[in-house]
Amino acid sequence: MRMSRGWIVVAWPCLVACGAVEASDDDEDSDVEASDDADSAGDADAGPEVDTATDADAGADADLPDEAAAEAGEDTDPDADVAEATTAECGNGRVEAPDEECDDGNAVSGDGCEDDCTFSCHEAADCADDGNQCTTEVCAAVTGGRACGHDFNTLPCDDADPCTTGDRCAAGACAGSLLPSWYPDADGDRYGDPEVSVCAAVAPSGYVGNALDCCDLDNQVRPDQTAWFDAASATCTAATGEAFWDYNCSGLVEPRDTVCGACVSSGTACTTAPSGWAPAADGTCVVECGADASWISSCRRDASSCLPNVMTVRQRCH
Ligand SMILES: [Ca+2]
Ligand SMILES: [Ca+2]
Ligand SMILES: [Ca+2]
Ligand SMILES: [Ca+2]
Repeated sequence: MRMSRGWIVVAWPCLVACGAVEASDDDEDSDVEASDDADSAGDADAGPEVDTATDADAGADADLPDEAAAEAGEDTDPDADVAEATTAECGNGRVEAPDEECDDGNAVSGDGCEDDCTFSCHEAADCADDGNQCTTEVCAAVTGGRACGHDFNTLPCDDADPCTTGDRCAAGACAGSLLPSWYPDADGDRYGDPEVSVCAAVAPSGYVGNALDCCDLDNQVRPDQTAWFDAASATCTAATGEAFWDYNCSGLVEPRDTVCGACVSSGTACTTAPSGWAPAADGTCVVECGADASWISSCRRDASSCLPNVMTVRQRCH
């Protein structure tokens, strides 16, 4: 259409203005020219061609406004398209750029696509710290958008336990290797005080690796003690506040001698069976630790009976 329109613009001035000029400027030749024009006009081919061309042009001209309008209409259409784009509907499940980064078809936020059709996050810095040193915040691609996540990491950490070392994150938790515990050995008997402990890779000076001393104030009081004692410890005190006799840390006060002594007469024989504590009036013969009591060490026969030889012995314990 642009080609025909250009041709028309040239043709109209020629048909009208050129004829008028020739008629007015040259009177003598006007007939000839008129006849020429008439001839030309009389030319069945030329006339209709001109008219046809003119009609066609006129038609084309008539069409011009329509085309212009159509073109204008075409120009209007893109505007209409833009108008459609700017009225994107968030929540319809279709991502309508440029106004929407995403559209997951719901009005739920935090699931990767917010209720305003923007990503729930764009970078890790957008994600709130969950307070766990063993997770790393990430902004990751998810179905329908991008959402914050907390990925487990394997970074060094602090489990707040002074008795662990080499703390490191695993599966979202911080854990370290347990350091050995050490116990003070104040009395130097190689057994430590369970009431006090420290943790360290290597034993501090004066500390041992066991907690078996039941009294760290007396080196005679220790688990491997086999000796018996006729006096309570001068420095240790039992939990009950009583005298301390448990020299072997067994948890019990064990008297060394618990046997009742006796003398047995048989015919003319007088036998010691066995040596032991002389029974008390009530028949008992267990003596308290550190107490002195009669001890039948042997028996003798006099004229009519079998009699004990008695000595005073102090009960020993541990
Ligand atoms: Ca959503
Ligand atoms: Ca000790
Ligand atoms: Ca001790
Ligand atoms: Ca004991």
